[in-house]
Amino acid sequence: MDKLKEVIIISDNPFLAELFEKEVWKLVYSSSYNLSFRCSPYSNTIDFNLSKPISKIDLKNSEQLNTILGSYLILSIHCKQLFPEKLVDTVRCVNVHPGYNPINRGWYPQVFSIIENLDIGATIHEIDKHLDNGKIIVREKVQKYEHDTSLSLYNRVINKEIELLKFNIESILNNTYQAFLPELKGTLRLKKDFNKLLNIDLDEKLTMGEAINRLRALTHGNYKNAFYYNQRGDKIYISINLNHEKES
Ligand code: 0FX
Repeated sequence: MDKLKEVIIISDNPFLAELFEKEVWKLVYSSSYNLSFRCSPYSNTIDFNLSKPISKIDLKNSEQLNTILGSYLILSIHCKQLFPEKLVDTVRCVNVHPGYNPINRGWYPQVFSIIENLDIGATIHEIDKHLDNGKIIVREKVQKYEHDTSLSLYNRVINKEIELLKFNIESILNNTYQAFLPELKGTLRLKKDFNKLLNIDLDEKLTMGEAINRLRALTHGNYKNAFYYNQRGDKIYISINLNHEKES
């Protein structure tokens, strides 16, 4: 009997890891593969409700890295660690990114897409040594509306990620896709770029439209994102509530 091919999912997003197992992996003729899950050292393994236990892996630790160098495929589903060159040069590594590459590379793409009025979508791509930069396997845009907040747009993007995974999982496993290089270098946003947006300068001059967009982009469920300080020095968090009524 042929040896099972090792497929490793590395994820720091319990919701997506679970959706992958429940909705995507069930479509695969899985008896050829041994599927296992890893998360980063700072994730909490008990947050992952999977059929098998998940273990932690520190990709900066060479002993731990060696344990996965013989795998057949590594799929990053929102893994927050950078993949080291040794890993991407040895194993085929594929990333599921909540942005449309190369327009929305990096962190929290929907936030920047709202503020800068950029297209947005989801991308599955091969991983190279740069962040969200490798050859694109498949990508698709999603609709963005004037009444979206970060959360509503994010939900549309992650639904698209799962849809793309469902349609492409066989070709990803069989390595039968035609990947292509991104047309441009694009813009890479980091967590620190997001953090810079949070402290609202009450004296900044913006149009109302720009101010609403900034607040929509920083409104994501219960997250305490945008804030300012009042005259007493208290920190005041702000989010925005939009109710969309269709023109009848
Ligand atoms: O897992 P993920 O959805 O994605 C992030 C990056 O955006 C992505 O480019 C990277 N490949 C992946 C490994 O990590 O991130 P999250 O679950 O931490 O956050 C989801 C959304 O929640 C984010 O897009 C914006 C929002 N959020 C998150 C935090 C932590 C906030 O609005 N405020 C926050 O403080």
